Amino acid sequence: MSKITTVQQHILDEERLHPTATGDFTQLLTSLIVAAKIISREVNKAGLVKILGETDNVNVHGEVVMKLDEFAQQTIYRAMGDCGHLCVMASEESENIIPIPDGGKRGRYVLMFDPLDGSSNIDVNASIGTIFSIHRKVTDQEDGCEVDCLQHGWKQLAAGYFIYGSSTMMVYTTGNGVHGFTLDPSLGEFLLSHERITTPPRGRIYSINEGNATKWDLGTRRYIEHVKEDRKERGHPYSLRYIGSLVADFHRNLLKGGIFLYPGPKGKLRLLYEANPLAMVAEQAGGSATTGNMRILDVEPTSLHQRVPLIIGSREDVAEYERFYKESTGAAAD
Ligand code: P6P
Repeated sequence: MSKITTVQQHILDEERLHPTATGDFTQLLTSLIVAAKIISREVNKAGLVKILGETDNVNVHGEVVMKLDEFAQQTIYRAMGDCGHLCVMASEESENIIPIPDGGKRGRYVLMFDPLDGSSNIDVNASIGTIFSIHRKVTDQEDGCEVDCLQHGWKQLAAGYFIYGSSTMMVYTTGNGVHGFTLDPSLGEFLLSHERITTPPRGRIYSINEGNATKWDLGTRRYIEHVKEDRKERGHPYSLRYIGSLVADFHRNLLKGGIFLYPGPKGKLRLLYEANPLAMVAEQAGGSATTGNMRILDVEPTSLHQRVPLIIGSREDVAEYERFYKESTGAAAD
């Protein structure tokens, strides 16, 4: 019978690995977990309280904002704004940085988040998620600024996501492996269910929106043709699994092995709120994440809503994609 470990206990155990830790980071994560429990409760009853349906609001990307998006955004803001450990926040749903409320205690950390990724799936009851990324403040003044948000992904202190599906899970890393916790609604506790997650070096699943095939670059086209071939050394072709909810597609591939692709040229997914946090999780689980040209965590952030191509998952699959991409890009450039 495995031991029962709550996420709070796990975070405290992680804190003990850092002798200089003050407990601030632990309290920050604890506040975020409270927000996720509240969001989970609303997501799980969304179909019942008519919270569904589109608002007349549109976010910075021209996408219709579902009411649960707003609820998730506000819940995180209310839970985190007064936690006393942040100097600034930034959200996929907010055009500019989110200052800490006037009079609130400022801290040393930066929180960036996608409050409810995959929200277009809310109405059809597919899994959706909250993605988070935590950096340390790098500027001198008490109030954080955009510079504190525009840091390379390799500098993240912690990253992870909450997935609201058949059960609600939290998956996170502080740089010491990836750990998964499943919410027991009767207790209101996240219990350790997936200790030290490692993703298989190669999978049999590829996740891509085939509807965009005519827009793919040559390397992506060649790679997708390759994984569909019935190659003797590999056995039967890969299977296509695509939910259209990044957290759900990423989480399945993390556990089972596989590759998720949202290729360029510009890409759709955001560097700060989606690519960087999931790339940290992927690498900590033994996987990898690339734009095709370079490691996601090395991409230079230049704006809050910068988009990047994202190819992420099992390291051998991602490496194989990079070979196809670079060969074809080289060929195309000749
Ligand atoms: P497409 C959801 O809107 C999202 O941001 C991600 O969760 C998902 O992976 C992607 O967009 C799906 O995009 O263009 O395939 O519908």
